[in-house]
This record gives sequence, structure tokens and C-alpha cells, in this order.
Amino acid sequence: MNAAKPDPVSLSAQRERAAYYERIAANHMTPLWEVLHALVPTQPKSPAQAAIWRYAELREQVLEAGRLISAEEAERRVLILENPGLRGQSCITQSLYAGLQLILPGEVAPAHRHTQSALRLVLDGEGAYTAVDGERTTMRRGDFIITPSWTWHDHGNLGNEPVVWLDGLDIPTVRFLDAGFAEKSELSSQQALRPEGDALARYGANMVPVDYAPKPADPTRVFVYPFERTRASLQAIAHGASDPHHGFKLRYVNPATGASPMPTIGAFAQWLPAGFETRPVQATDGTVVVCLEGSGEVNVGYQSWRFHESDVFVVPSWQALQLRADRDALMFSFSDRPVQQALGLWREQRL
Ligand code: 1HN
Repeated sequence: MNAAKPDPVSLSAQRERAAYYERIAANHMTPLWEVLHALVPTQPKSPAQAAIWRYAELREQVLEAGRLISAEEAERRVLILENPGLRGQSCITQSLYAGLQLILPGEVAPAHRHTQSALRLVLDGEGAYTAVDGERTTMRRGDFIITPSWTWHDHGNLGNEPVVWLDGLDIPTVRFLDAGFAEKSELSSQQALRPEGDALARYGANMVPVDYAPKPADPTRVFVYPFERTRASLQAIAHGASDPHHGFKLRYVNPATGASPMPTIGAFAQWLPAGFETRPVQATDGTVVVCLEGSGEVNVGYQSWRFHESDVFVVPSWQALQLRADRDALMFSFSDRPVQQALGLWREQRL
């Protein structure tokens, strides 16, 4: 695709072509040669833009939604984080949706299920729970919770303060595939079928039930990855050798298969000791990054921001990412990496 430039086209030839394009358009055809280079770029050129959402600046506006609409009326009271390059499309990358969800004391977000898979990352407040297929889990800051495709889920707040978390869903992926189904439950809150902690004990303690034989793409039955465990693992490995591009970074897995917790969304946790600066790295999976602890500076392509606790930023496909921690930083991130890997498309370039 780097062939010598063709000769310039005369005005009459251009007019003749334009008339031809109009005639074939009547039959729903269009010439490939006018769009080929945009269709098959030499490297990814995402319309998504790098962007940051600073929680300290957003928090009041999120809480304001709580005075305008109830969780019940909204069904889910969420402010969508819309990528500035993809406005009106309800997405943060081409394949992923993200939003900040608010639930006030005493409220419930009614039970439903859908083919879209979801993750939650708890950011602010205590006392809320989420229930997934008959088991509740108390939501604590930094907990990574999943609701795999077609699992029943509802949320509630039994505490006395507002609770806010980040939602990540594969909505644009499912929309692209036209594979979306959803249904509401008759019960607004699911009946508990198992006690809290049951799934983690059965599937998340380096053991599984003796006759459990998951298929490779099955989502994990572990639906909460408690923050204290993640943090303890990162701190333990931080005594060892760091990766120049990633610091200390772990990938969340389905402990029964080693695959990502859900087939469409991969998630990661990263520890950067104070003063650590990663070397730049670019990857084809557009990524949403959340700072859970610490602060620092991030470079995405030619942009640069400072980040603090609970800030969210997005790194579009193939833009170089570089992080510097000025206090010990714990970063959570998610992307469509497992989809790209399953399709043989994922690439990473360490710069
Ligand atoms: C959903 O079910 C939740 O369960 C959050 O909390 C956000 C956005 C679109 C569609 C379904 C939730 C959602 C969603």
C-alpha cells in the first residue's frame, strides 16, 4: 500500500467518475477504491480519543443525579462516561461502555439479566451489595465484581451513605454483533440461594467442586475479586523484579481455567511504587484505567495528565501509554483484550 502516487486525475475524468458513483449508488453500490485506505489502515487509527474523568470534579454531579431521579425509576442510575471522539454512542472505547453508578441508602436497583457482560469497580462509600445469580456480595472500595452474560443481578444499599462504582460493560461489542437480549425479574431483589462468600469458597480458593468441569469460554463462578486479596498479591510481588513497561501487573483470571473472568472483557491490576516510571507501551486493546490508590502522571500519545484516586482515563487502541507514580499507585484496568486474543488480533508493542 506504499506504491508510487498515480497521476493526477483530470477534471473531466473526476466528473465522469462522480456521475458513475451516483448511478451505481442507485443500486446500493459504492467504489472500494475511494475508501480502501481508510478501511485497511497501516496501523490502528481509532476515532476514540484519550480522555480523563477526575472523580473529585465529578462527584458532586454524580450525587446530584440522586436528587433528580430514584434508582427505581432510572432502573440503573448511571452517568455514562462517553468518549469525546464517540459522542452519542454510549461508549468509552469502540467495544466498551463505562459509567458511574450511584445508589443511595435504602435504594434497590431491580433484578434483571442481559447478554451483555458487566464489571463493577467500587469507588466510593460503603454499605451496598450486589447479588449475582442468587448470591450477594458486600461491595467494598476496590472490589472487582462481575456479572457475566445472562446472570441475574440486582443491587441495594443497606448502609447510610451514597455508594458509587464504575460499571464496565461490553455493550458496543454486543450491539456490533446484534446479539442483545434482556429481561426483567418479577422480584425486584433476588432471593438469596446461597450465603455470602459461597462462590469464593467453592471456586476461588485454588480448588473447585470435585465434579465441576467448565468449558474453556465459561465465565468464572467467582464473581467477586476482593480488593484486599488483589492488594496483598501486588504488594507481595513488588518485592521481586519489576517489568520496565508494566511495573508489577497481574491479570484477573477465571481460577478454574486461567482464561479472563468473562470472555469479552479482560481486567488487570497494577502496582507502581513511588517514583516508578513505566516505559511507553502501545496495544491494540483500547483500555479504561482507574487509579485506586496513589497519584501520578500519565502520558497517552501526546497528551499528559496528572491523576489521583478514583480518576478514570481511557487509552485508545495503539496510543502509547506511559505512567509515572509519585506516590505508590495501584491501577485497575479493563479492555477487550480476550476478544482480540481469541481472534488472533491482539498486538502489543513495547517502546
Ligand atoms: C446494567 O445492567 C447495569 O446492572 C449498569 O448495574 C449499567 C448499562 C447498560 C445496560 C445495563 C447494572 C448498565 C446495565
